[in-house]
Amino acid sequence: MKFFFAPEQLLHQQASEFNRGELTAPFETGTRAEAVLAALQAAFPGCAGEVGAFSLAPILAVHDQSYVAFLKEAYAEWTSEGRSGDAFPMAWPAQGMRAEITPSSIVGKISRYSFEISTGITANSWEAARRSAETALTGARDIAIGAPAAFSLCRPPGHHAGRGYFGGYCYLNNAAIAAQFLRAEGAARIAILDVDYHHGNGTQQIFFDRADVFYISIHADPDTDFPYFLGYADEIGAGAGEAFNLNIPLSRGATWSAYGQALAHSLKEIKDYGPDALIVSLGVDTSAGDLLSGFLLQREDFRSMGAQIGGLGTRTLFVFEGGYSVNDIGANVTEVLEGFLD
Ligand code: SP5
Ligand code: ZN
Repeated sequence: MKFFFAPEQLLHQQASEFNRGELTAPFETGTRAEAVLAALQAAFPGCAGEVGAFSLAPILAVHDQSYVAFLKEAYAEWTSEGRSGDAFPMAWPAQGMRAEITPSSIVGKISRYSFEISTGITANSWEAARRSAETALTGARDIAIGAPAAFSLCRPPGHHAGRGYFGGYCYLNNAAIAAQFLRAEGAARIAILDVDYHHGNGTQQIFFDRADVFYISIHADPDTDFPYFLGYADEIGAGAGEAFNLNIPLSRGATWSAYGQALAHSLKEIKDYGPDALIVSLGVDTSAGDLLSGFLLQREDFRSMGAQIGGLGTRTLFVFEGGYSVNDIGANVTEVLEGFLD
């Protein structure tokens, strides 16, 4: 199995993050990607692949044109309005306010195109996010031309990014962009299995009314965890997409006994759906000891996770999402991939 990584993804680096009422060091760092890269280089020598260049078309097949234009220009507008440091949102339209308006002020605009307070825009966020999407696309292309599996070491992550908004450390929805690309390359049905600790609100939004991409997520109950306002079990899809969205929220403190059952159920649903390709939004922030999260998966559970997914026998693209304990994430990703390949 090849793995793909573009070094330009390291260029994005926030100075700080607002979390729990305080400014802290950011959790989502380039050292995360470097840790996973080092582990993959050791475990899969000679399997590194180059990330290609793509036009914006596969990104614009998922994201609004106005949002992509905003992302490209946001930091330049921030500085041209006399600001320095990282650009952050300020205010969101609550009930009864004018959600359809896009203010011309950069602060208004950055708020309009975001959903939460911890994620900002730096001088290089666009470049890093675009290369992250291209990392996913390169893996998808590898699958499309016949590889049974690939791993895209994407960073910044993607699953919280919606059609027209960023947040949750995500700017472009890498898994969704890869899924749409595979559809365009001829796959009739795609399943996206999201095993990140957090619900992938962006991926759900993008495919909610579609039957050709089945989104399945196992995550912390949004009643207690980010992103709070999406990811409940009664969100099953709409219109043609009804029954093609499956949320399995688990309580904080979940161990493999609950998680493995949820995964087995998810995989049975995917098997019945019969996808031409599977995309795994692989967050390893489900690990016991993760800095942000509250599940208790152990090292060997990640191998079981990979083995169960491999049992499907479907061609599979793994796309990296969250995972914040830099000392564990390389080993946990490696376990998933080794379990998958066994
Ligand atoms: C891709 C991804 O995993 N994004 C996660 C975004 C989570 N952002 C806010 C999380 C707030 C958690 N606060 C708990 C702090 C624990 N010390
Ligand atoms: Zn996460």
